Amino acid sequence: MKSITVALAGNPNSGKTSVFNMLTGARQHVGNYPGVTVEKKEGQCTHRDWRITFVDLPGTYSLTAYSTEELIARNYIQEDRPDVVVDVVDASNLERNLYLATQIMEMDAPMVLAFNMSDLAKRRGLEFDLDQLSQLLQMPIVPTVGNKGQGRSELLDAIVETAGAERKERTHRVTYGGEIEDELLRIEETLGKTDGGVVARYGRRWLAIKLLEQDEDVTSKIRDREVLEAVGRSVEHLRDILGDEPEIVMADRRYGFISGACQETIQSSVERRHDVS
Ligand code: GDP
Ligand code: K
Ligand code: MG
Repeated sequence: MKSITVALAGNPNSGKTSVFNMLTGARQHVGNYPGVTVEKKEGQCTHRDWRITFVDLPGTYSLTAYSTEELIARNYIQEDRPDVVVDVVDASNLERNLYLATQIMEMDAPMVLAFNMSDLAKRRGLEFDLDQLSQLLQMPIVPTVGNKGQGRSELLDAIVETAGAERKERTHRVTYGGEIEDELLRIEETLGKTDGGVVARYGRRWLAIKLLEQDEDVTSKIRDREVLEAVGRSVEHLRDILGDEPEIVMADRRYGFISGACQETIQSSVERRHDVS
């Protein structure tokens, strides 16, 4: 038996608890995350020769440092390094739900997308090219109907396959445009010189992104003055040329990436009727 830990992430009401229950059945344990009263639910199952422990992360729309739930979810992914993160999305509301996915992608976590509420999406006349979406997001996508137990074994197959696969570097990711990418590189270079432990734990690019977003939690982890000064200069420079906070522009670019992916891979039967007429 090989043992792995899998975290379930997702927007509130995406059906995360239903998928968790579908995967773990009655084998659940409820506790709290250390130091806070946010509930931590764990459950187990076995699949083929794998023993899988599932951790139900708090439901969040994003992974900023602005709320306890978001901090818990992202710290768990970054610090406990689960073998796989399953992002449960509401397929009938895909564009909004993928915002969280782009942020988990940025943490370089091995991911599987549980394409939940796929029944609802179908009823609404949405059709997806899941092969192409899977290529664009570089992760397996498994349609599920959490409250009916549909897609369970396919999801478990994708999880153990992902856990067993060799890690490859991500080639598709959100790019923030020349001006921001230049500053990210600059910050990454200053990070290269110091703060060794922090860089090893969180990853250079993710740290640079969060520093440019002026994320308080990440900023507080950086002790090196030189890095913080470089970040300050970059933020000011970007404010000047973009006319807005880098954080806002970066969120826009993530939505741009998602919107592009959705345009290429979603068709509604309503639209198609227009196309032929
Ligand atoms: P959570 O907030 O993400 O944990 O979502 P829940 O698991 O509590 O589900 C929210 C609601 O959606 C509940 O009423 C579920 O029964 C329902 N639900 C969950 N998964 C599906 C699904 O795949 N299809 C449909 N139609 N409803 C679902
Ligand atoms: K709920
Ligand atoms: Mg829930």
